[in-house]
Amino acid sequence: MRTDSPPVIRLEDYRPTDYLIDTVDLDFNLDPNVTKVTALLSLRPNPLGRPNAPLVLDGDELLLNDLRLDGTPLDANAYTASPQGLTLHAPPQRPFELRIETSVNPTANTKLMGLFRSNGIYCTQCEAEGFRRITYFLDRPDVLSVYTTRIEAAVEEAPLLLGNGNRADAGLMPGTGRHFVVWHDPHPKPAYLFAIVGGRLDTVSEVYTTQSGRRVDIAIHVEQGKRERATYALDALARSMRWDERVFGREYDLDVFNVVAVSDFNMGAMENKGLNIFNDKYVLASQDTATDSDYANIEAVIAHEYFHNWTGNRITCRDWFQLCLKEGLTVFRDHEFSADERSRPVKRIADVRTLRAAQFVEDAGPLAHPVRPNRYREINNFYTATVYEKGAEVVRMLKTMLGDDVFRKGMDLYFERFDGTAATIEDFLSCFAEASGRSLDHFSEWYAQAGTPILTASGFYDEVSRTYRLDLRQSTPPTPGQPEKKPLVMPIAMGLVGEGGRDLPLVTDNDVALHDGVLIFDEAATSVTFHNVTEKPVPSLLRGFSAPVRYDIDLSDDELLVLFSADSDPFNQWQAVQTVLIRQLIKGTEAVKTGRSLPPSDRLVRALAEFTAATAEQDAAFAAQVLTLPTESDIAREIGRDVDPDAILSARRAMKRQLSEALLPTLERLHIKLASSDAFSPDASSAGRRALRNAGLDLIAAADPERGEQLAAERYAAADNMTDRMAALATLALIPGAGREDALADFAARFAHDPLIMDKWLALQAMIPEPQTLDRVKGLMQHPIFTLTNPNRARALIGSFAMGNPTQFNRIDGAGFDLLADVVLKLDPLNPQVAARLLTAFRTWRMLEPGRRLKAEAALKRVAAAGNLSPDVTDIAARSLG
Ligand code: 0A1
Ligand code: ZN
Repeated sequence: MRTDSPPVIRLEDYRPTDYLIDTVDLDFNLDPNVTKVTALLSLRPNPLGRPNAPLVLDGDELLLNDLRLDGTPLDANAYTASPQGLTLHAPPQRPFELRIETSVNPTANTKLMGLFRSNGIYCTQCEAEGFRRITYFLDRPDVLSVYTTRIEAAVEEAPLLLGNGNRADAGLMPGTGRHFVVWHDPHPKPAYLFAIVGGRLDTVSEVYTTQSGRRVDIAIHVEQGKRERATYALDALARSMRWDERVFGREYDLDVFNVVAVSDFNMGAMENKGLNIFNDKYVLASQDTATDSDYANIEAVIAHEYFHNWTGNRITCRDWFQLCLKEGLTVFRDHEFSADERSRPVKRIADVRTLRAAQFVEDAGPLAHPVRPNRYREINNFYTATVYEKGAEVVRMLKTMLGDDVFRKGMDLYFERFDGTAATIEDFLSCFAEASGRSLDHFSEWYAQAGTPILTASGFYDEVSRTYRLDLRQSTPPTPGQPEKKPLVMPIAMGLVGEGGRDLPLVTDNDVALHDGVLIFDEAATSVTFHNVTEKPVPSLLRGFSAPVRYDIDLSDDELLVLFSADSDPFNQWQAVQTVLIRQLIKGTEAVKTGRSLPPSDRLVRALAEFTAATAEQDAAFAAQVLTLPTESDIAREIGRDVDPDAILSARRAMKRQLSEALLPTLERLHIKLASSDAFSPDASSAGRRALRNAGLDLIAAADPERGEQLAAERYAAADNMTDRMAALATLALIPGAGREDALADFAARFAHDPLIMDKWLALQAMIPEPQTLDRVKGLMQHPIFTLTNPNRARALIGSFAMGNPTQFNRIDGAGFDLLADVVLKLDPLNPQVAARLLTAFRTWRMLEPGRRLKAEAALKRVAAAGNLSPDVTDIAARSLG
């Protein structure tokens, strides 16, 4: 560990390696404490590299046992070895073979990078720089090699041995109690996609036949006793494979596809070639254990990792600056998959909620960075909402601008031209420029410029000339290291909405870039005049959220409510009512500060009541979104400065109560109508009905806590699925008293045996917005189920408190900040990646009012000043304070 800042790596310093590694033959002798790894590397000088350069291999906490060049042990002065690297001072300038034997201790590996054990299962995690914790290597994504892996282990301990590619050989080793399996992966790949697994696992599997008729054994392996909870993931996998064939023409390319779920994992999942390894949170599901959003997440993550096979594995990244090349594109693909499998508008609303909650906040704070960063100190800290979610939005804009057919042509070209290579964003964009015949130079700024642009619009109707003029402006606030911003290319999908929701024809002058209702806005300001506009329209801009921007549209609440009730674009219907709610919540927050309370406007109440009575049932999932108020964090983000979380909470509570009171009779009716007697199904439409009924329950409890408590207790006791059980518990959790404590105790008794389910219980309690929560969280840290070393436990309790409880994390006495700082310092030596991730909860500290701001700064400074910090935590602390 280092205390000083790790060195800065810069995009402009990229150069190819001096050597290439064509094949890698690995031999693992699995043992809990001393696993021997023998690597046979065939190397040669890279024609693009420097001649006679030393060979510098990366290492991380390695122990070198033996080293040979072309079969002969190397002279001690021919090389230098340390746990952190191996250098050959004068390697041969012809092809040669290096045989390296190292030892690693998988049981002691609490960082969960490289080879580690999770509940006794051996597994690996190599992205981004974990392979160097297994053997010395050119551990960077532009070194592509063909891997053959032999794994040997005790049969008793690890009857199942998995590797990348196809199974090539297997056998028993008589008299030793050990066996081996050999895996061969014919597709050249970077080291970060390497994986092995060994253990006792339960399996569900089936044969998948690809569109060209090839048979693939697809399988999900889970901890023993959890087989029934793996069938949904298997089905999601088969659906993902079919979808990628149908929508992108991409077929799978090995004889087997294995997914392994483990319970200790730093991230969601990992796309290792032919052997995806998952956090079991994104695999295990059953009616009794998983909520509808768990099901949706499992489907999305299974799809995401599978889609990486083409976008990430067949075509990988030249360097880690290009991370969004695989991640943004693959998130876009998994969003599209879920939209096709479920409701497109509801999926879009959910994705935009996430984008705003995670990415807009990141982009507005000290950790802001471009979708393609151009420098980093610790790459693990760049698996961010910006790279993933904003990266996906940039791909979506490309599709919106170019149209479906040209977009597909560009993708086809990309797969054809760059298959088998390590590519860049420039390579990717060049395919769309070629397919469309358009320059994407200006568009490419989206990858380079950080910050969320603000789009401002105002409109003027002239009755006499029947014209409508739309004035547009854009600007982007400065971000760290980027004081000046340029205008970006924004595709604005739009309509002019007339009486009854009718879309008026869009007639513009010839020089206006408007096709299929998409206006391309690429200057700081412009005016567009629409002709033959026969009535005063309400503009509906950014339909489907066609660009990842904040926008401020000069419309009255009444005009917005017209869009809410009549826009042909469901996303903008939802957006319109959210905008009205946010406006009133911001005013309400101001009022609270002066001891007043502002009721929701009559028109808003009326519009919501009409919607709920007339249409809610027809599209329950959509209605649930409409009836879910902006969160406290949504309101804080819109306020943007001098935030007082307590005032926001009071204003939101008051608004929720007043709205619910007005809607109560309708909500009660809906509640009865939506009661389901059908057998449980996790499908989108059943989930939508549950979502609406539970949103209704939440509102009823806001209007009438006694009645809410009674209904929630009944729902909790009668629940035949985890969605209803958790929703009822969440409603109860907001009502202090014995009812909630009894329900929480009941939940703990029911599910004590299953930590993954207990995470829901930890998270829910960590998010209770009341001052006692701090002590509750401290108490839960002592609960037998809690351990800081399991990332899911740490995120459920500490992450939920810091990121999901604005009033208590941001307590005025600073005790919330102190708790997080203490946890981060304690976790850092064990698992720096997760510690650094938790520390990012401070990213909003500068938006707070001055008292809280000072406390947050002091806690951050205490972390930054601590000795022996990991590069991960050092980097986040320094940038957060910078
Ligand atoms: N490529 C994975 C994300 C991932 C990144 C780093 C990891 O190391 C702990 C693990 C997973 C994805 O996008 O799903
Ligand atoms: Zn990914």
